[in-house]
Amino acid sequence: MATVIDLRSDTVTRPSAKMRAAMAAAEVGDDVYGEDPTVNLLERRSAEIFGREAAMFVPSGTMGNQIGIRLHTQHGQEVIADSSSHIMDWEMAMVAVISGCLIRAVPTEDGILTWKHIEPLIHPPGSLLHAPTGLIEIENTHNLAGGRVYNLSVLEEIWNGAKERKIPLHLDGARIFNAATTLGVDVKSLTRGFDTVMFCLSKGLGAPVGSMLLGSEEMIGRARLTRKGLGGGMRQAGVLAAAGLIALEEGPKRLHEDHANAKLLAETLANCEGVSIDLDAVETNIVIFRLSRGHRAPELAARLAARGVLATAFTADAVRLVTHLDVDREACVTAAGVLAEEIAAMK
Ligand code: TLP
Repeated sequence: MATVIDLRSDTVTRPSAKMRAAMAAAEVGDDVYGEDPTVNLLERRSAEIFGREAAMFVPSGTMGNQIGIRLHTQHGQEVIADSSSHIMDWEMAMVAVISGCLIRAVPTEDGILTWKHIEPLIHPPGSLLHAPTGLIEIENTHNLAGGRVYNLSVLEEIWNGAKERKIPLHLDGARIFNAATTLGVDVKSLTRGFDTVMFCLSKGLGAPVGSMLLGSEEMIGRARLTRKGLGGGMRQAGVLAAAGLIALEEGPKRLHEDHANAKLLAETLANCEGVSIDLDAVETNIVIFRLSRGHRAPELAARLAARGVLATAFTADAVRLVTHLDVDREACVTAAGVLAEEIAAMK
């Protein structure tokens, strides 16, 4: 059978030979006692890269976000977030379950929340009519908006405004290295105004498992208790952290290739009849396009799968493609050809 070109997500990458060798050789200990040297190294290195006091290894981005949200909030508060954010649509309503908060979901055109959206929605503490705002959450890059990137100026306005209003900020930076690559800035400056930052090792960076939560010593100290309570104490997790360390050091260097491949796919799609796509919106490794001839995204995904190209039918009429280190330029050229043929055949 021909090789499958899997564009469903950048979560599908398999560990490289170098990662597997590092995993096999990893020094380990019981991380619940803080005794796993490889986990400790990954945490120190992550904190250093982001210029933070502390970092904590978590099994998933979802757990990292949920612990971050729990740290800042009290039951009965609101969390301001974009209406198509990952914490809203893909985290199983855990903001309500774990933190007892309501997401004040803000509709935006392109996934990018600005201070202008946020400020009028803030409920100060002590209001007798409204749940107080406990947290503002930002997602960069924004997944459902097609990997959109927040500019530094938009972020700075949010950082300054939130500081003035004394509202904490959490970043879902699952793909923050992709954003930094597009903007040509380092992740430290792109995240400095957030109280906590979550980023994923297991997306574009290529680790098989794991994400990091970053913050002050005090916050990460509390976060360790919540992680344990949620069942996220991982014991000899150094075998995973060893792959994470390679992802962290080497993964960011090649993300520009994924972005160029996403552009290639998007440009092919822009020339297909019956496809609606905003080329300027393809800023990183995610391509979302719509089929203008009816609700046929699942049909297209099935046609593509039959030809060895895997895509996600995100909604009835929208398809998502994500480029990553297991699909090279050649694979993307092949996928683009298959996409063009199958879309044409659906007339
Ligand atoms: N995103 C997955 C799916 O859950 C949609 C994907 O294939 O893109 N924040 C963002 C912005 C994410 O895109 C994801 C995963 C997460 C958090 C959660 O990470 P995991 O899957 O490690 O829990």
